[in-house]
Amino acid sequence: MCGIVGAIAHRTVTPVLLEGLKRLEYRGYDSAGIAVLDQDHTLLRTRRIGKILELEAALQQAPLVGRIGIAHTRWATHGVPSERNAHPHVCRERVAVVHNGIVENYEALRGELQAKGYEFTSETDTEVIAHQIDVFLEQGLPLLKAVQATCGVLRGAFAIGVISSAHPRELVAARQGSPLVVGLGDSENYIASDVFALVAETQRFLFLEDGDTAVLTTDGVEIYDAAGAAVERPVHETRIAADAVERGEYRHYMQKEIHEQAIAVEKTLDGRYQGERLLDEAFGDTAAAIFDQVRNVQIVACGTSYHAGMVARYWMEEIAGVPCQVEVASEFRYRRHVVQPGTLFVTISQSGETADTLAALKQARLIGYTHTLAICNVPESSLVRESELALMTRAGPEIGVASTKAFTTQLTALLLLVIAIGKRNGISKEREVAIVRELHRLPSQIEQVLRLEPEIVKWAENFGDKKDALYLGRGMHYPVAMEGALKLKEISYIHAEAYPAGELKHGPLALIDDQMPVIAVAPNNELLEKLKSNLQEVQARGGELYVFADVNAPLESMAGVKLLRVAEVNDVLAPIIYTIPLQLLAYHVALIKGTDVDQPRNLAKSVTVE
Ligand code: HGA
Repeated sequence: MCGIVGAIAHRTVTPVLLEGLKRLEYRGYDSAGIAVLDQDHTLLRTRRIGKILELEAALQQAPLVGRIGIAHTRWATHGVPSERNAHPHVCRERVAVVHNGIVENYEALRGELQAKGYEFTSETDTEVIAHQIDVFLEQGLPLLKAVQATCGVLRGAFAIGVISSAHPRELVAARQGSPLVVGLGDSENYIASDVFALVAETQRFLFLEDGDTAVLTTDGVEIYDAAGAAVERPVHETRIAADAVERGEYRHYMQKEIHEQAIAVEKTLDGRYQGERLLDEAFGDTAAAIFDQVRNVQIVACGTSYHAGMVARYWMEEIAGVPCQVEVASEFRYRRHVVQPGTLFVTISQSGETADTLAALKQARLIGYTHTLAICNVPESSLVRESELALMTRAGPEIGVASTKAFTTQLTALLLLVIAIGKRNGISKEREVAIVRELHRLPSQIEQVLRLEPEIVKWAENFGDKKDALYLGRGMHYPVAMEGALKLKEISYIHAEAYPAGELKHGPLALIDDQMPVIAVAPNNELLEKLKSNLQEVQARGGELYVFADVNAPLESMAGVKLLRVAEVNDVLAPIIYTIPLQLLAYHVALIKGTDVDQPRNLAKSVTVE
């Protein structure tokens, strides 16, 4: 959330900043701004409420020209989305700051700074940073030292970029908890919230660690650790292509990403086997020895990744026979735990920068979880760097705020983990090979289920005037139903709930009437008969039923039910396949509702604040 870009060069940096902001817009889109120092070292700033297009239009009218600058796209935490709250925030035309994160002690700092005569023009927590840096500059500190001293008084998580008219040849950055990368160019250097922002300029990056500050000039980059000592951080070459984030022929990124799932799953499986046997090394060099000791699994994640974890719990206990708990990270991190010996602590996050998940990982290490593994889509992310083992999903950049291909590749990766642990716990070679064979068929089955789209478009038409929807599933299809409900609410703003179908009569049945569509996930498994009874209960009360079932599910007898047949699929892999029609349904309902599909209101991707 919130995207930061900064650049220093021998050319004007505004196009670099603007392109970077466009690539970061998925992180926040309520307002945006840019500040540069012109050739006389005067600080110039333009900010606009709304999307980056608004800022771009303003800059076309009145260009900002400067060889050093910072820019920001905002997802408000403190203060409404407005031009006055948009970043960069400035102090006395001398310091400009962009910030991702939350300054937890901003109220106390604001009081102190006001007492010193500083005037505030916004409601943000960020503005204290600009004024506090100015306090230290006034005391005669150079810019780097002023930023370091400021970081010393700030509490909370932040990543910042700073420029000052008093130090026009330096861009200073700092990272404490929120993501920040440094891009290395030829006689120009950059900062950004992630590498995507800069791949049009460079493929070479340094990753700042928590507590680091950096000084960028046109000649190079110096990095200092939390103690203020000069440090070297390794240079990484990214393989992300500059055009990997183009939308192509699709109307929305979300639609493109739904259709990319077969290939994303194929890439996630690629090279992870020898013949039909899973390679432990896919998880890291020390994985085999660690997996030998695993007696329990604790999964922690947020949102869609949490739903992936819930599916994995069924797999882990049913297939691997290993106890598995799943918890949302924001709950896990703030309660006491009884740590079972031999527990593998697994985190799941698309971005690898999810603030609560990262904090839960740190907490887990402190309280005695010895082995950690991340399932993640971004190899350079904090989560991967801070985990002992990692299995990368290879979904490619996911830009749509509502996660799709990240989820199905997470499930694929989690199933590999289940096999790896299960092998040590009695899964037979035959079972392993059978699951691996099914995994190989998965991409073509995904292609097949995507062909249901025209029929789902017709179903979606019935949802345009709906206010609520109920999703039902049983067993490992309950989390699939949860994910379907989450997709619908995220992008169509229809209130949607998911229930395990057996829970209907314990309350939600009271909601059923002819205005309440009920969407059921009904593969032909041992729970189908039970689910059928639950669906009868809905029908008997006038509820409108939309059922996704497989070709052999005996549901013909249920007159009046809207039924879509999914090709027969192996029980274990069914959660991956059944997720896809639910994604398509949410997408097409959102189109009918005319919402902003890729950037739904109030949300943003890569949730880097608590
Ligand atoms: N707290 C700052 C920055 C918000 C942020 O990082 N969101 O992800 C603000 O409200 O402007």
